[in-house]
Amino acid sequence: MAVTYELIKTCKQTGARRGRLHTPHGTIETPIFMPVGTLATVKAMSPEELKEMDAQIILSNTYHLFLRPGHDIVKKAGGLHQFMNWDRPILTDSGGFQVFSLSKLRQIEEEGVHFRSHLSGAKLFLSPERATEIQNDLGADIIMAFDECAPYPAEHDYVKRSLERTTRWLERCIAAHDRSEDQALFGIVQGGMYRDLREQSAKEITSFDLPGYAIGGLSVGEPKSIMDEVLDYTVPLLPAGKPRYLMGVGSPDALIDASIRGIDMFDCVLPTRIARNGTCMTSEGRLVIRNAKFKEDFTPLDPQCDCYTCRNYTKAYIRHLFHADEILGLRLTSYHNLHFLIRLMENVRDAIMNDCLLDFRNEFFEQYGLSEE
Ligand code: PRF
Ligand code: ZN
Repeated sequence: MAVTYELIKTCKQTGARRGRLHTPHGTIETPIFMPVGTLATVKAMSPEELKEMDAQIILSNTYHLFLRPGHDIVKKAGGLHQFMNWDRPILTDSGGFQVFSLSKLRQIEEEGVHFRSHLSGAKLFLSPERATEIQNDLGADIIMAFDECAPYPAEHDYVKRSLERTTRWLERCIAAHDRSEDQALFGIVQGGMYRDLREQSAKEITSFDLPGYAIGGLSVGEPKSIMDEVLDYTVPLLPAGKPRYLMGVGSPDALIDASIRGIDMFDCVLPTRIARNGTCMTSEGRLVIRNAKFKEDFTPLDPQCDCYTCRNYTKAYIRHLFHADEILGLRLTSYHNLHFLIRLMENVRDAIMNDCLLDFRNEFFEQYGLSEE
């Protein structure tokens, strides 16, 4: 099998899992945060910088690479790893979610999704077979099933039909998957915010023996308390011997709370997206670097951070770069935010080993300025 999961330890205080994911491009320590490189680049970061901050795996997107430059080009380059000069593990999302969030005039049918490119307006089509073939060409270590992520809120009836189609689509992805020797296909559990539907989807999706399972359809606008609740009853339905991936989640509090509930993998554009508009994650909460109060602040973004940015630059300087529209500014904040989440997950892993993740959570929340629910 292309990817195997090794459970190393369960935190006695929380039940969180410390594990290892073995892939063709190396081993990943879990729980892990995966930086997002939508267009075969983690925006503003070089692969060398990503390695320096210890990023172990990155995520890229079928939808975007299909539109530009085209998966045929990436295949000709020798696959995504070669094309972008990244020799560590890569996961590609299937395009299911991106079609729904980005494209115009989409039409969902049993066969697949017709949509118009958000770039050119061209009429395009993605299906379980197409999404799988494209991901076979891209050559990531982990590829995702083509699913439908229902919006929030949505009616029970709609979500039920949508999750049942996602199961039928998974069966077609498995049949189309042509590289199971070196690519692991993960299934995606849907079901919205309905307990009976999450149970139905988890049962259907895990009836296929796959190397890993994801939970989709969360972090789509629902309150965090609902996400916690859905995870509380959905995660225990997934097999303990396989990795569990919560898609599109990346706020520090959600990373900690979902790790506590037994999630092993996360991805999100949040750290890089907010970095580019000058918002930084720090041990004391979010910081908006353009703020006038930093004009003469010659201390680092986060006194507790030892990243390249914090070791070498001050808030006053980075604020100046943002006001002057200098590219280095958003590179420095992107580096810092990614380093912050990668380090956060390192601390989560250490806390699991020491059976004290709940203590760690409470200390972190207090410092970060998050109220207890
Ligand atoms: N499905 C897929 N990708 C995703 C999601 C999903 O439900 C989400 C939901 N937060 C993010 N990315 N395929
Ligand atoms: Zn830093």
